[in-house]
Amino acid sequence: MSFDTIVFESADGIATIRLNRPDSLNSFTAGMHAELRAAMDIVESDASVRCLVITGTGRGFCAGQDLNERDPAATQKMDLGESLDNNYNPLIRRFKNLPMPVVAAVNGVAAGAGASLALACDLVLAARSARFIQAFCKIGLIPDAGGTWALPRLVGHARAMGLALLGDTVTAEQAEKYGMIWRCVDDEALAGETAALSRHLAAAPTHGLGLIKKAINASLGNDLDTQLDLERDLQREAGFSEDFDEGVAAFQQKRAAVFKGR
Ligand code: T3D
Repeated sequence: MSFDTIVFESADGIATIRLNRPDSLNSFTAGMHAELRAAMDIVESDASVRCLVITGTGRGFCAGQDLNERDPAATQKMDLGESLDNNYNPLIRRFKNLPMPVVAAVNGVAAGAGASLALACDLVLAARSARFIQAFCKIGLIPDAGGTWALPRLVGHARAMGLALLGDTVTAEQAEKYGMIWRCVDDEALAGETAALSRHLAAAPTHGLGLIKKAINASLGNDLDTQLDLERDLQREAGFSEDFDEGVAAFQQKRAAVFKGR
């Protein structure tokens, strides 16, 4: 399937979405949201996909909402709540609920909802020259696309508040130190590191990884008792998977496991 604002590829169990509006740092338009919905439909319906990668073309990852789609002089003000309901919130929910790992390869600046999109991914690799900016406060908005949920959980209340209120630039190195992202890598290593990571994930026990994702995400809102019950339920499910049998058999036979992802 061919798209105008994104590039979508799927091979060897890895689906890749590349935001592709480099002239405006891959900012989101209504058209891009529609294409992202279509790409996610493909990812969710293709059982061979075991890892999703999202990245950007050019020197940006994503600069958030395309502000040229907003008209400050309009007499009829736009309802931004509707924009979130229709576009951003479903996208973030789909990333979070996807039963496989989602990797963000942050190739350049991630601002506004672009930063939120990266932080909604399960593993974030960022090029050393990339930066993260909570740009919302500079235009009178609040961090959206899950930003106010992710930020304090990743970096703590004090840093989340500072970054959201001030919109300071966080370098990729700082982001790694803050625990905001998984790893910062040299610019020229980003593609190779992303390929190696996504290959590793696509060959792993996907069903189990999906359950891990569910458990870790749920833990953020659960007390210990609830989480212990959830672990029991998810472990029961994991224990019935083919990959669990294969993992144990491979261990006992002292060979590498070949997981099918189910
Ligand atoms: O509206 C709703 O639906 C609600 C949801 C909102 C979600 C949001 O994301 S709100 C936040 C929107 N994003 C921003 O406020 C960020 C705006 N961009 C910037 O602050 C800067 O561009 C960056 C800090 C990201 C990068 O700065 P820099 O100096 O590296 O690049 P630049 O020169 O500013 O940008 C390069 C080009 O991209 C430039 O175009 P030009 O002059 O070369 O033709 C610039 O206008 C364009 N661009 C960058 N960001 C956006 C954009 N065009 C449209 N929308 C953008 N968000």
